Amino acid sequence: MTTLTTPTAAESGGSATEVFRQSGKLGAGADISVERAQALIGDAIKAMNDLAERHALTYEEFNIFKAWLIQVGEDGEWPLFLDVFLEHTVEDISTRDRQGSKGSIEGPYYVKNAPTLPTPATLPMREDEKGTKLKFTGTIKDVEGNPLPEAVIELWQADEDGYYSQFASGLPEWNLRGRVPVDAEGNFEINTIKPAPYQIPTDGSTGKMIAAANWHAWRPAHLHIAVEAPGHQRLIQQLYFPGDEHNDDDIANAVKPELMLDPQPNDDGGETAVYNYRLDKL
Ligand code: MBD
Ligand code: FE
Repeated sequence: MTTLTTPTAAESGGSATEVFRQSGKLGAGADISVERAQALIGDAIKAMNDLAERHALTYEEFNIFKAWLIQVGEDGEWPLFLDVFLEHTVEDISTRDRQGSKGSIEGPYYVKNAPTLPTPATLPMREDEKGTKLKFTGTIKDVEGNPLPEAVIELWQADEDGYYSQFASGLPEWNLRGRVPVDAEGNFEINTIKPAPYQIPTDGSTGKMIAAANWHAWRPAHLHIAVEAPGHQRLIQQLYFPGDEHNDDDIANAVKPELMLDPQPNDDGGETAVYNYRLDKL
């Protein structure tokens, strides 16, 4: 039997900060105009002061807030915090004009350079990987219905215990992560296991804030997907499973009705779920 230590917040949050630094998302020339900076910074500071006024913020609360902000950085949890509480709005804004498949937030646990596996693919997993077997299939087309044979679909997910490889100790490096080029008709088949619901680490600053408000820290079980094809917009998405008790109260607000799978029992003793993609042109 493998023994898994529970990943601490400092471990998973800290790795997420390092992964963000390595991600290339902050391109060398990334910058915003003075006008834009004034609008965003000005409104952010006004929102804070309005809140203080509205709730008659005390010095004690001001200092708790200061200490908490310091701690979020020390825990490395800014990617976790921002992806849970803000990314859903940014994602909505940035994909508003799309005709094709709905997306969702990327979250903090994507890692570049996962192994490429030919379709039909089986994601890297341990010999005794726990969980219901899941066969995930579909076709990737453009919004006019033409198959995209050069598309690649990428999947990353938590295991049956809710842990992501590279963000929890004791897991093989690329466990349950892989990139799968489609076949000549745009079809893919990916064999994996159903992920478990995910709980935000409760021992870090984000978890402590959630506990202070007496909220729960759960996200419903989900698959993370990225789909790309030359000349088309990259789709970042999550897919969910009917019946999960947190589909209606995801702490990260990232569930959409279009993102529900409908898995059916298959002959392998597992389940099959189909999702067909439409990608918008660049
Ligand atoms: C996750 O697994 C996740 O998908 C998001 C968005 C935030 C925290 C953990
Ligand atoms: Fe996730």
